[in-house]
Amino acid sequence: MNAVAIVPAFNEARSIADVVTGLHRIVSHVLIVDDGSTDQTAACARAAGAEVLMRGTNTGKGSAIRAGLAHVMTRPFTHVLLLDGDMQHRPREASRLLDAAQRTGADLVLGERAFSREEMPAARYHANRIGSRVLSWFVGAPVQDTQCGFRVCRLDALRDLPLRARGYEIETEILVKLRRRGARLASVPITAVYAAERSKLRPVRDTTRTCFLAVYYQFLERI
Ligand SMILES: Nc1nc2c(ncn2[C@@H]2O[C@H](COP(=O)(O)OP(=O)(O)O)[C@@H](O)[C@H]2O)c(=O)[nH]1
Ligand SMILES: [Mg+2]
Repeated sequence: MNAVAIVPAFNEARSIADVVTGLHRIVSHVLIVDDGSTDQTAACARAAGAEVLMRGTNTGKGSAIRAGLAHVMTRPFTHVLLLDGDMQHRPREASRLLDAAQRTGADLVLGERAFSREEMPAARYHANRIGSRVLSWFVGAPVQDTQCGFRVCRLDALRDLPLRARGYEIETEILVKLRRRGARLASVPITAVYAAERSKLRPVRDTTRTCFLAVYYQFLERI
């Protein structure tokens, strides 16, 4: 197993070095995808030892992840680890996901947050619960947390998969399309930290968008 970590990061200078340092204890290569941050994200990531893929204009989390995937696809990695750059995911928990990928041979290992009404902002809580129920039905597998950005995927499973998401719908797109190709799933509990959240996600707008796109990815798009 040879995993590369890909982290989309937009103005995450405060946290990116901790993410990179934490990941280097677990994987040998970390790729940060920065598309137009106006802070020191790229410099901090490089100083911490990451490779940084810079893109001129800001086009969203999905575009950044797709660019990162294209960038590593020809290298000899077997798995890609995806996580956020704002320390909402704990880098040390990446080993749980990688262990599960190795143990189960799954194509996609999903991080699963414990949805707790106390710890998660209300809009987030409901959007995640409803979204996960509907998507589980779509993909024909009981997935508790379909939106979590902390995951491990077999690189071969992504190789010819056409992805087009620009924003936060990328998690849904990967799940739906991999399942359409018969991917085997596994899941692992992870911690999601919501302290001092500065999310760029707009709950109503982005969740509605993701729902419509899920229908498109599942039923309308030819893949
Ligand atoms: N490169 C890049 N990363 C992004 C963009 N939007 C969000 N991200 C990153 O994606 C991760 C999750 O974003 P965040 O706004 O915290 O979403 P949330 O935690 O799901 O509410 C963070 O590492 C962000 O920096 C973007 O437009 N470009
Ligand atoms: Mg966040």
